[in-house]
Amino acid sequence: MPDKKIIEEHPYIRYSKPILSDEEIIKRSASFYESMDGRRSVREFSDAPVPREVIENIIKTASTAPSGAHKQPWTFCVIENPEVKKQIRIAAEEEELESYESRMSSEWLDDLKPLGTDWQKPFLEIAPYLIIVFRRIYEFGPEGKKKNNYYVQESVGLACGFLLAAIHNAGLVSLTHTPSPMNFISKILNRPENEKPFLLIPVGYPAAECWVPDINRKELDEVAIFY
Ligand code: IYR
Repeated sequence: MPDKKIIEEHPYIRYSKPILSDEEIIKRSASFYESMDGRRSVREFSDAPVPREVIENIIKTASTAPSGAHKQPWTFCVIENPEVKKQIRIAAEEEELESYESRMSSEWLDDLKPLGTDWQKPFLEIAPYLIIVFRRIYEFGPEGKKKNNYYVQESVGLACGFLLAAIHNAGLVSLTHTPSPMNFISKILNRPENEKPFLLIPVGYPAAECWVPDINRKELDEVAIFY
C-alpha cells in the first residue's frame, strides 16, 4: 500500500484479479496467441462500411495502453470524409514517389520486394476509415505553459499495438502505414504544433479477393531467451 501522505492527495483503489487454474491460463494464453497469429497487414481493402461504434471502441481500447506518468500522450484522428482521404492519398503518394525513386536505398528497396509495395496507395481512398495516430510531444498547461510528456514514443507505440489487436479482434484488418515524411498530414488535418504524426492506419474489411505475402514468423527460440 502506498504511503499515507500519497493516498491523502491521490486516491487509490484496491485492484485484484481472480486466481485461475494453470489449465485455464494455458488455455487463454494459447487461444489469444492463435487469434493474434492470424493477424496480417493488408493492402487490399474493401470499401464496405464499418459501424462508427466499432472505431470508437477500438480507439477506446488503444487508449487503455500504459503511458509515461499516465500522460496518455496520443490523439487519434479518424478520417471518413472521401475528400479528405483523397487529399491524404495525393499528398502521401507524392512523398512516396520521391522516396521510392530517390530517398530509399537499394538495400531497402530489395528488402521491400517480397511485400510488393510501391508508391501507389489506393487503399488510402478505399478503406472506410483512416486512423491517424499522433504523438503529443507536450501539453499546453495553464497560461499556455508547455508541460512535458514522458516516453512518448514508447507510450504511443504501445497504444498502436493495442489498437491493432483491437482491430483484429473486431474482425477487421489494418495496415501500419508510414508515408515519409509525414508532416503533410498535420497540414491537411490542421493539427496543433504539439502533435506529430506517428502512424497512419487504414481500417476496414479485406477486399473480396485479398492477397498477402506467405511469410513465416520467427520461432519462439529465435525471439526469446529464458534464463
Ligand atoms: N513507407 C513506404 C515504404 C515501406 C517501408 C517499410 I520498412 C515497409 O515495411 C513497407 C513500406 C510504403 O508505405 O510503401
